[in-house]
Amino acid sequence: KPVTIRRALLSVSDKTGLVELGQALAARKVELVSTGGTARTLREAGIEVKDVSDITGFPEMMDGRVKTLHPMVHGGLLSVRDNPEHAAAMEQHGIGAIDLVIVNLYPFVQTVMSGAGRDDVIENIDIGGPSMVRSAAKNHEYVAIVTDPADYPALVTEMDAGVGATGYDFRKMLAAKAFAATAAYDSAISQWFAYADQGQKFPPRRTMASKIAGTLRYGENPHQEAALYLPEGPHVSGLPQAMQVQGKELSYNNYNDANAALELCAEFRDGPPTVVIVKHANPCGVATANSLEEAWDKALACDSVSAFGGIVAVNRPLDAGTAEAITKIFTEVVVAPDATEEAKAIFAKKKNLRLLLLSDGLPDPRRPGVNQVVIAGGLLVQDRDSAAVTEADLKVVTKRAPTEQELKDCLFAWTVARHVKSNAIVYAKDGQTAGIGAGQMNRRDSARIAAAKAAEAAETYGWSEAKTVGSAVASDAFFPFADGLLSAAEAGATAVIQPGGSIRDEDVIKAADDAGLAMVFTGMRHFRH
Ligand code: 93A
Repeated sequence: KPVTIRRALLSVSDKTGLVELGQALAARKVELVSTGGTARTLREAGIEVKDVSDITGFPEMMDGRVKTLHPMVHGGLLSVRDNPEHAAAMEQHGIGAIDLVIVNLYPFVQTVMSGAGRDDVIENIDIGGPSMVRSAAKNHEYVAIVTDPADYPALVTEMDAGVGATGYDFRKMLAAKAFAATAAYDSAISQWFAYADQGQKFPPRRTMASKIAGTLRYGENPHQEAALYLPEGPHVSGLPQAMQVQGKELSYNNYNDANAALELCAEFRDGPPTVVIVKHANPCGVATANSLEEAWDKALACDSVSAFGGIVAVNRPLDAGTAEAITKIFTEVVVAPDATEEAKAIFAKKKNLRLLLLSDGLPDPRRPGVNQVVIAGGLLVQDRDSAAVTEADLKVVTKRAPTEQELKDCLFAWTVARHVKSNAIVYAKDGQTAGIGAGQMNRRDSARIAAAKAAEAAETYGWSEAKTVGSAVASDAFFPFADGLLSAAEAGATAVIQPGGSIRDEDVIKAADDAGLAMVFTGMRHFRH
């Protein structure tokens, strides 16, 4: 049976799309009733709305804990319209029917994920909201219940198709969604009691719940299915939030690689113009300079062979010159905070290149969070590696202290190294990576590969010597033996930054002194396996 919507109750924490919906309902002659904050938002937009307290005859009380828990509300939601006894009760108590309910709940999961304290979490357990959702969903024979702002347009379309009425199938679909929403909500609360409230640091996987953002064409390989999920919790600017200006759909590997580029570039979000080029989730060139275009040239020079088909992230709006330079080689993805119209026009000539603009800027590299890795038979969860050392934390361990320039190069190399797969060795000079050795099973090989790449670059560009000469070298974890360090010295590095903490530190420090190197210990390592 179609039910004409005459009166709607709106009570939402997430006010997305509320004003537009309120306007649409008012235009369709629906009487609106709302709780405090929702009514305020509607009124501020010039929409006429009644207060729930006027209907119940009670003010919202006890910090809002009791707002809608009243027979005037639940009678209007639960009454069976063509049951004479129900009709008589409504008549006797002056209860008006409610035909439409728009509710979304207190943000419980988001509150937990934000790290809020116990009291705050408890206060965000919604009682009145789920009660209304469940009353309306039970009585879907007569009442439409919308719990997801994404369904607002469909509601208006349904009403227009039914000349102001909703159809039974539509209401049944909404009721099923509503019970799924309250079930998930209560499940998150029970999990919080079972784990997080017991002093366990990590919330159960359920409360880290994510919602699916969409399926991807395939996974890392064409025979693997894949999807993208958005975690609940505080908003973080990332690739899923970016605006894709042009190019093919992002693939699984694009997301993974572009994320690596974005996370590394984010380290420089308050720094000078920076360009990061990533290949297979490892940087193959990183540079800072006075302009983006110059930084691009310097980043490309590190390993121009690997940069082919690479992923680029920058920390400044893209200008025409940089766009021109980037498009000279084949690039898969470019991520930037913004781009000028000229730059966009230049990228537009490369149809397949995916250009992503981050309207909220680069994410905070120091933000908290958790990472997850699925293993056979289990799931590994850990804090994000968001800690970082500053210059003040560094300990000079050699006879020679690094010069000011060496220290700058050390910190730059160190920042890059934490984003390179272990074992990571990064040579840097003048705000430019000179050579990057990634993912080797021993540190000496990484040092040698990085040096070999630097030598190759010197040959390609016709430089008289490799940029490793006079460079700083960073190692993501301690040198267990002197050999890796000696490889770096052979390549011309004059300064070293590494965590320290090996039982052979003495030997390594002695080797550094003998080679005239300046070495600092960070006391913190950044494995990236
Ligand atoms: O505190 S409650 O559990 N008690 C209630 O009676 C109640 N009625 C609505 N929470 C209640 N709500 C919730 O308030 C709704 O689920 C919604 O999330 C929120 C809207 O409040 P406001 O309109 O003041 O922003």
